[in-house]
Amino acid sequence: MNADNSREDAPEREEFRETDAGPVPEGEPEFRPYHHPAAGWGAAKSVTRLLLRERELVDGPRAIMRMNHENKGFDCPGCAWPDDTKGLHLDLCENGVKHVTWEMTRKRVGREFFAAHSVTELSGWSDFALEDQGRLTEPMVYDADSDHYVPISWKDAFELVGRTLRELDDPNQASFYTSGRLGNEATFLYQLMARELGTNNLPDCSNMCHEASGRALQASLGTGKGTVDLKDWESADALFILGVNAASNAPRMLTALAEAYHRGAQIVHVNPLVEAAATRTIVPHDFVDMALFKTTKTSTLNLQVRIGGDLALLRGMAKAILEESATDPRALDREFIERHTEGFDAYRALCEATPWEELERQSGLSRADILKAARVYGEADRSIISWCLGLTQHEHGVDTVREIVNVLLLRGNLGREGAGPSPVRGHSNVQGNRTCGIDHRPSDAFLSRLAEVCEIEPPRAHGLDTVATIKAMHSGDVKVFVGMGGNFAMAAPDTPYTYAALRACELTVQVSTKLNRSHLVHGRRALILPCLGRTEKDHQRKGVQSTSVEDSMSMVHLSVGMKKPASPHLLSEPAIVAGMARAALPDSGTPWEWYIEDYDRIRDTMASALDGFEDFNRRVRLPLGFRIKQPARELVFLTPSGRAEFSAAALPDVVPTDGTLALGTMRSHDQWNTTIYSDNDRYRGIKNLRTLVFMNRSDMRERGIDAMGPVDITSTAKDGSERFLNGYLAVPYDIPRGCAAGYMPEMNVLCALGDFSTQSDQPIMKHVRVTISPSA
Ligand SMILES: Nc1nc2c(c(=O)[nH]1)N[C@H]1C(S)=C(S)[C@@H](COP(=O)(O)OP(=O)(O)OC[C@H]3O[C@@H](n4cnc5c(=O)[nH]c(N)nc54)[C@H](O)[C@@H]3O)O[C@H]1N2
Ligand SMILES: Nc1nc2c(c(=O)[nH]1)N[C@H]1C(S)=C(S)[C@@H](COP(=O)(O)OP(=O)(O)OC[C@H]3O[C@@H](n4cnc5c(=O)[nH]c(N)nc54)[C@H](O)[C@@H]3O)O[C@H]1N2
Ligand SMILES: [Mo]
Repeated sequence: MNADNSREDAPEREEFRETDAGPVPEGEPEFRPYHHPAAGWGAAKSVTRLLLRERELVDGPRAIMRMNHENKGFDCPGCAWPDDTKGLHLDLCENGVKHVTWEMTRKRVGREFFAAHSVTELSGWSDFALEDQGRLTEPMVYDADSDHYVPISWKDAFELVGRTLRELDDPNQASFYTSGRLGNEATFLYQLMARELGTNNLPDCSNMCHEASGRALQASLGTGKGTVDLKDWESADALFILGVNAASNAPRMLTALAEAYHRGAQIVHVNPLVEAAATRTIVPHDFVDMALFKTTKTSTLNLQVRIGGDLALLRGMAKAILEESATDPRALDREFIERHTEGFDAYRALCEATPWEELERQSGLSRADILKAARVYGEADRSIISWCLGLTQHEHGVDTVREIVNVLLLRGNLGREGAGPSPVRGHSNVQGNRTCGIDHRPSDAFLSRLAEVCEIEPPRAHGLDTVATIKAMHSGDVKVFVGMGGNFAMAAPDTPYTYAALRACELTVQVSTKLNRSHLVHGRRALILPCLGRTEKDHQRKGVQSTSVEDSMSMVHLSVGMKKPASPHLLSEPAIVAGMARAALPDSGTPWEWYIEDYDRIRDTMASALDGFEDFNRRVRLPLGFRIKQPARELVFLTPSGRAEFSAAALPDVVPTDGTLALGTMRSHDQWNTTIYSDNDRYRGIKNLRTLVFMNRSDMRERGIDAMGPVDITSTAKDGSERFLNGYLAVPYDIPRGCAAGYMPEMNVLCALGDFSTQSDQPIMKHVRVTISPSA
């Protein structure tokens, strides 16, 4: 570990903290199963409590009314679920409100705060306490002599970044991380800066999130994205929701599910846990329903698959459809298969050769249950299959998403209304980040066009992703880390290893809105660069600027902040990128300052450089923005064969052996990734507790573990190394045998850096091999 950043006489800084992301609990840990509908009054109460805490009762609600309006407000920074297209002006959710309020808090963390608290002292604070200090107000630099952050001017901060980058032996000694909040314009400039410097080291949060989806869809359909939009959701006969906790993480999906139920659509949830969205809801914006406590069912079938067992379930559905087709030719869309696909015969042979017993064992479901899902699918004219992290953060995430496409292709559920694959993205602009160039494996075509339009010579060699960046920082190969948003130290796997990697850097730069752990786990030199939030007015030379974002369904629209900035010293993200770029590239021909005066100019360049952005400035100002063209939607497949490709992957073995359990790490209801709002997880019945593990009762009994009793968790990595979390409380829960679940980011301690998927390079965060025993 790097000793340079700790003074000899300073108290030893804790290597990592493992039990205290959340606030000080307000009472005893509690588990009481939740029987109320999702959203509704529980949500309303929770919002009010939060507005009170952030002292935002006046401005908060006013701002919220401006959220997600047709190009007149700002885009909800909460999640990537699209805005309602029917001109519904109030489509919001509890967690979106929480998230906006979090950004708009009146609390501030200024220079006095940093003068009063050393970095070593702050390292002992919980993640909740750090963010709870409020918004950052001015640039700060780490002063090793005093172990405090001290103020620095923007000019000097940029010069420090620029000088350090210029002095590197090789531009690949720097890595530029993006968290999915960054707007498209800043994104474009950021990747341009990295490539002009000469590196494709552009890791992003997507490397931990939907990388598998992108790679699978690309291989199968020749596009990295889903093909459906909200209108399709509104006309599907069957919706399959796999591995999503929608009520917490994409709450606006509840509206779509309730509508689907009303029109008689089938809704199948596939999840080891019966999450709140798989029960019933009170539609959040329907005030009549709210007042009358009128609930709507949001599920017609729940299948509690084993962790990692989705591929087996999907293959079982395909097998059943193929068996059915022997007697009923309508079971398959043969014309579609013949005209548009490749590899059907091999896939059919594979399904036929896989015995039902194996599909049952691997999915954890009975044949009868698999057939139920197959029947829903076989009887629906139009099906959408939707998924999130429960499918992607696995060794075989790519194979599973490709299996989704296989199943869809069998019945021609592609390229027509109400049908297709629909990944639920995470961060509000994570999809736009990729579209606008954040990709460590850019295509040659993308680079050639960038070279031509921007007159630069981008490097052609692929760069480092998230896991590779951590390794390279650890070994000293990467010396500069820039974090464009996010909280890398907490979000990444293998917490102590990641800490050591960041601390080995020459310089770490964090562009942030709030104080977080990544500011305290830093390189020899470190900068905190505070930026405007999405809710805030961005004044530049040519007036107030807007930025664009792309949602889960490829709709691009403008987002305009309306609040006074949290401090007069904040800069916008595009301006921060331009400042760093100018300092690092003094001879650059790119007009960095000119771009910042008017973001229309950035958009004009993007229109020439990016596929699908033609006439960007005009189209983005249309009332609902525009949809990036989706070739697969038009049945144009940019694959080697020019057709949609069936895959034929071997069935993975996901059944835990030797008394181990498969542990999935996930979010609570009251958290946004590494941001923790409270220690409660309302829909799962949890109060005042985050250091827990959900277990099946029989698994607990077998191990002599009491309900809410303390347990020690040991994970075993692929390389045999072990990691520990001790003193967690075991919650007896309705979860299949052999499975366990608990919260990120605390459980990142258990995820070995080397345990990433060989298909997607994604850290395996949903299938951690653990043993659990009563605490010693
Ligand atoms: N309020 C709020 N909204 C968010 C976020 C947030 O933290 N808070 N995060 C955002 C981000 S970046 C993302 S990527 C998304 C994440 O959205 P989700 O994917 O919903 O996130 P997780 O909390 O990881 O939940 C994973 C779900 O998959 C299930 N699961 C686990 N293993 C398996 C499996 O093997 N098979 C199946 N079928 N299911 C499984 C879990 O029980 C859980 O319901 O949400 C986004 N929206
Ligand atoms: N074990 C485990 N680990 C996981 C996951 C898991 O399921 N299990 N999920 C993974 C996933 S899906 C993701 S996406 C990553 C998330 O990884 P990140 O995106 O890196 O983390 P976040 O918690 O979303 O980042 C929160 C920070 O972003 C900053 N921020 C907020 N708004 C803005 C803004 O407008 N501009 C800027 N510049 N900064 C802002 C704030 O300072 C805040 O502290 O975590 C991954 N880690
Ligand atoms: Mo994510």
